[in-house]
Amino acid sequence: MPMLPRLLPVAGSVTSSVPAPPLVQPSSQIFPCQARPRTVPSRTSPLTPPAGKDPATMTPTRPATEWLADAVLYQIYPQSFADSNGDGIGDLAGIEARLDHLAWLGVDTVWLNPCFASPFRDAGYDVADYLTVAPRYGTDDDLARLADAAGHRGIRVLLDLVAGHTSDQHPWFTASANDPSDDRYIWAEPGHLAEPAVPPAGFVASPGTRPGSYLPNFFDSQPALNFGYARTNDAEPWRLPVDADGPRTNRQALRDVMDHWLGLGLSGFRVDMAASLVKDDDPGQAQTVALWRELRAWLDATHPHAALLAEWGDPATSVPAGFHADFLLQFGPKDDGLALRSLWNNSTGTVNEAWEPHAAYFDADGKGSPRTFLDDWRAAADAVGDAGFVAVPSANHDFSRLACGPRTAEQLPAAFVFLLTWPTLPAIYYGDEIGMRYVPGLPDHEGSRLGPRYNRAGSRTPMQWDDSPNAGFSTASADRLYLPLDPDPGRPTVTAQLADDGSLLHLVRRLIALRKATPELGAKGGTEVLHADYPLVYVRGGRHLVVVNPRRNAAETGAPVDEAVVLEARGVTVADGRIRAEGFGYGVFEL
Ligand SMILES: [Ca+2]
Repeated sequence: MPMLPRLLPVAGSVTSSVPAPPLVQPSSQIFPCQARPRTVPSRTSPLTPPAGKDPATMTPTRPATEWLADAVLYQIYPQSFADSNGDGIGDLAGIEARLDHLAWLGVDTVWLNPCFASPFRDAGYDVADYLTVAPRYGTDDDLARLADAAGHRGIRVLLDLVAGHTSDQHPWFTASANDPSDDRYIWAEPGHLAEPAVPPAGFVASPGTRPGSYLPNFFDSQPALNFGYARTNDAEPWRLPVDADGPRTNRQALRDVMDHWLGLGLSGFRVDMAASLVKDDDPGQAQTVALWRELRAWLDATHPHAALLAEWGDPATSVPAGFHADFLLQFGPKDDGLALRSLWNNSTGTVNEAWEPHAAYFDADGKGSPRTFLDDWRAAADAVGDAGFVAVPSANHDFSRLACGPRTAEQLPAAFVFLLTWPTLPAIYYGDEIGMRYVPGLPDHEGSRLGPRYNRAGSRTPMQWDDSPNAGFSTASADRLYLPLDPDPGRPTVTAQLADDGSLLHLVRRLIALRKATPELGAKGGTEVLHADYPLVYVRGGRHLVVVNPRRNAAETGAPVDEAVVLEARGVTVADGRIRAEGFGYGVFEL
């Protein structure tokens, strides 16, 4: 997905204190609808809002789907996780063969980046057919089988819904580029323009028989689906209202796509660029919000257990719009995603030239602060309330991994202790559980390079399973791999870390298990921050004390108790009313 969505307005945020929400009990291991009918779903799904109500103006009244409260997310980049047939590209059967790793780790919700038919100009975020798995990943049956096999291990599978644009190879676009009456995309006709030969800014010349130009969302090969404009303008006749035929058809298409895959046993969607659909929306994004509320009303009526996660970066807007959760991102309406970047981003790996240099809290030099994150999270959590969740990722396919640049393996445990004990939904990017490194210096691949220092390929390299050829990712020759492996001979692997109880992998597994067994440590437990510096100290649910010291130097502060029971710790002690943390130390204690 593109990192700099066009036409993204700025939304406000709210600040106030956070009340301790009620505790929730862990959900059952195996979820409902385990036995999934393998019937062919309807291509035309009903929109069934309650009688007399306009779904576009309804506030979602259902609480967030219950299972999500306890979820630990795991993002899989399908081309890089496991290659089952030796062609050098990961695939669905490869993921299925590795489900036991995920089950052992304890993650319960897997999000797959797009796995649909595509020319891969943007690594699959340029969909040519939403209802067909790309042959390089397998078949539609492989995807249904993966969902079944995952479900038997208590793991849900979410797909990626690229809602805002298609590939220029999608038949919808081909039809639109050859039919002047088709408004499923945004077309400026020559007759619209004072200078017919000059397309409006940002528009791209038509590749078809239709004269004029179309609006792309990001790369030129990604024409924006037409969900209408919040404001029309006689001087710009391509600004159709949101209830024009094209926008209505596209909204129905989103329901059809979701209905198709949910009917095959998938559990929900992460929605790409969810904020970008209605163009020139107001600062509160009222029309985009209305679109998603309509979709959520349909989802609640037809697939009430499904989850809808946003790539929006603004939970205060996206959750009231109907999403069950939203990710904090490396971009967004508030300070260009500074809340997430202030934790992890150390100005190596993927670097956006527009980002002001900012010391990350999890940097060894100890020049950062957790306050930016804490303030923004608090505002988001207040705005979201019980309606949904804020998700915090360890990394993602568009952003540097945790292990990036000067950040060493010994710094990673404290980051995971924070990630897995904070009251947000944790999202582990594949391979981060073993500390896979962002690999610098790779060539551009499938649109990975977005700027002079912004190459996403470094976060997309093959999963490192063992010390066999290609790290167990693939039996292909090394030159046929989707991307090169991390060339470091000391690169971490799953097998090596499995054999070492002191490894990051085992720590992550223990932390997930602790979170699952301890509702107070989850997304709904109360949180009291006692020290927002080095170390960061907080109490979850009045019962668990967490300490992380991400800097190289030791740090010390007062403790709320004279002593506490160690549940998981390295280099942190609680004694005599003091918390003493060695460099990179961490601790989870029971009070
Ligand atoms: Ca393959």
